[in-house]
Amino acid sequence: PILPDSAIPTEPGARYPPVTDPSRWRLKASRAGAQTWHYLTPEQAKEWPQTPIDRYWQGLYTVAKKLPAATTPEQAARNGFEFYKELQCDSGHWAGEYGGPMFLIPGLCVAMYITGTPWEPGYREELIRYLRNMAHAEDGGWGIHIESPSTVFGTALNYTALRLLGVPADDPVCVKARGTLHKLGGAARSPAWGKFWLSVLGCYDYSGMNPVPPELWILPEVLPIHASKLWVHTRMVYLPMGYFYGRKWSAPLDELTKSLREELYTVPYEEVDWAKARDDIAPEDLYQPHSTLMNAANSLLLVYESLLPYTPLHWIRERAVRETVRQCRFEDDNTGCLDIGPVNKAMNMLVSYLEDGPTHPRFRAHIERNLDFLWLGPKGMLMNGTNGSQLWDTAFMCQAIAECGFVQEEGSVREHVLKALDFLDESQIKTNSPNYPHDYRQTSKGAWPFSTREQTYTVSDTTAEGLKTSLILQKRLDYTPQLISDRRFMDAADVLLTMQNRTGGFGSYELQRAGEWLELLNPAEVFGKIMVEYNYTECTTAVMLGLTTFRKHFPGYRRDEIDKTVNGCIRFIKSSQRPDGSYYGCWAICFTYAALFGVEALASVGERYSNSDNQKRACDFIVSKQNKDGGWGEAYKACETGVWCDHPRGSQVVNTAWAVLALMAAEYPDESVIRRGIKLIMQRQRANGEWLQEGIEGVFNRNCMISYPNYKFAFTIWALGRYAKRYGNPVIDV
Ligand code: LAN
Repeated sequence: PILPDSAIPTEPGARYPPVTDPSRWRLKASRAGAQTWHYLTPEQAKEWPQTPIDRYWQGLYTVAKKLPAATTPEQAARNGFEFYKELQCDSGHWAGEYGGPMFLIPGLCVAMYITGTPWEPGYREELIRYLRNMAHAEDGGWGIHIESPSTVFGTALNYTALRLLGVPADDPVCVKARGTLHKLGGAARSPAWGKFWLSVLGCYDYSGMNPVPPELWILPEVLPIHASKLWVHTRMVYLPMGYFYGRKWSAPLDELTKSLREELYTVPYEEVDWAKARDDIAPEDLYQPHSTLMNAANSLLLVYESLLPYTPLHWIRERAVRETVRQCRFEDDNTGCLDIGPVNKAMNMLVSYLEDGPTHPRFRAHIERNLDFLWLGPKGMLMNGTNGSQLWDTAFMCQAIAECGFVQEEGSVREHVLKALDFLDESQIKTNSPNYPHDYRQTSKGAWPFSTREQTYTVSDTTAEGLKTSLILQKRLDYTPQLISDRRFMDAADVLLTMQNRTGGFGSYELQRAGEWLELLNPAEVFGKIMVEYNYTECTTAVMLGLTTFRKHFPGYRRDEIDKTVNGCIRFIKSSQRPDGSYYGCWAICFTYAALFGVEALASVGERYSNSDNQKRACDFIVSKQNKDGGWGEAYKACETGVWCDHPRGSQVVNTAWAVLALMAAEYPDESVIRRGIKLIMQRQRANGEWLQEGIEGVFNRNCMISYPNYKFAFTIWALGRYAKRYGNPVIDV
């Protein structure tokens, strides 16, 4: 029995209700896990019935069954999974929104506009609705991410996006946003990436941009500033940016872009002081100011730019631009035009349009794969931070129900396990990229990606989670088929063994390829720690646990190397713990997340609260942050500042789950502390088994938050299951 729509409120805060018919939207998940939304005609809608998945993610009524009242943690975990299992796609993965950043839609809108590409039915309308809903009620602007106060970056770009989508300048949403934009100083004070998109559109002058030299791609490869040495995301964004900057290419002006030139600035366009604007960033936006070295480099590069037209240097420029085109094509062809992320995807789509032409299969593929990034949420259509978090969410959910013990039980849970294993099998990347190594990529044979196999990028910890989860489901259950060969498990271990840095730690996608001093040349202003790979506590732990799980099943395989690698991980993890016992989280908010990883790593080698100073300090830090209601709540500010910061809305189920999971892993002696956290998680659960969305969960590059809506299921269920197993599943009075 499913509850009627009216019985469960829709997501709060959607000021603007759907402008299309919610009953006609469908989420399609391909075998490989590609997620695309389709707006059907009424006739098509009859043939393709709507599922709970389509409805849930739009914020409509939720799959709801009559469930036994959850008086014990185990029953609460069971109810949670009863709810959540209905959201598993036929492909075997759990789909989900992956929004948060507010600078993605504008890039795509610029690319669509310049190339004259029409939107799929319903998309334009729902994109406009999303931007309307996300404009802050107070000032009408947008920030760098959904919870951030208004910035020039967010406001200039999303304003432009609305205009390109067809909203007139005198629409109230535009009027209000423009007022805020002007108050913040206008688009001239935008950080570099905003200046870039506006330059391409023809609404900003390239002389107001700091140089983005494509020559970085043709320097001698031994130099630490050769582009291949950069963190892969930074590299892949500065690649097409270098192409456009190298050419100073702008779209031909039309009525709309002429008008935008006048709307975006506080003075008439001809009077904007471009030279001043280059380094003028609104204080609301500025996270990472330029270093002196960066400013000096910019001055030198500007001299170089000024010489280009008059000297044979322009041959070098031409060669460099050709190389960026070659590398963009590698990236497109390696990934079937999904590219590593939505930022470079929109840029590469434009490069392909200009270099291949509008009818070229590569450009057509770009248009088709735009859909993989667009997600219909309760507030409208948004753009995901990657083509999804398919593998990642599925791996955590499976590990959670494994620890609960549900996976061993007879009954319907088995179908879900079998489907998930199927997806894990499908998702492993079976080859290196076709352009390896000319594309400077890490090997990928054997890796598991963050999203889907088609995206093709190796990530250290997603490989580890994929490996660990596959081993648990395939090798420890008697009813699952042997889908993944031993050789393929070994391939996964092989990739991981190529990724350890000298510190013992692991980065995200690759080895650290140049020194951390390169951060002095971070030109982005709004992001921190983006120039090279760093060592991350989270990634290092995941790899360590992936390898130790592997070692149990393949004790003879590359044993010495694995042992050495694991020891290096422990060394790094201990070195990453701060004197106050905390671990800083780089990929989710913040100290509760990283504590879970740090503590689990040391627990796996027998370190407990009772016998380890590291574990004791880690637990004491976490316990000192517990709220009166028994939960934990961390604000995203913690990621920006590196200092613990309480969530303005109090305890959050996800932070609470991480905290109690960590405490249990370390065998924290005072059970009552943990029980109070468990109780909060149970109190927040609704009768149908679900938890509602709370604050944003994830982060990248210190300053941009990103949503992991599935965490409120995976980690809550996991925490409840661990508690039930460890403490005999007592009745908890909620
Ligand atoms: C992600 C998402 C997943 C994340 C984890 C696996 C959780 C992490 O442990 C390792 C790093 C990784 C893979 C990661 C790196 C940076 C990403 C790709 C993102 C946070 C998602 C979006 C972000 C990307 C950089 C966003 C686009 C913006 C740019 C600055 C280019």
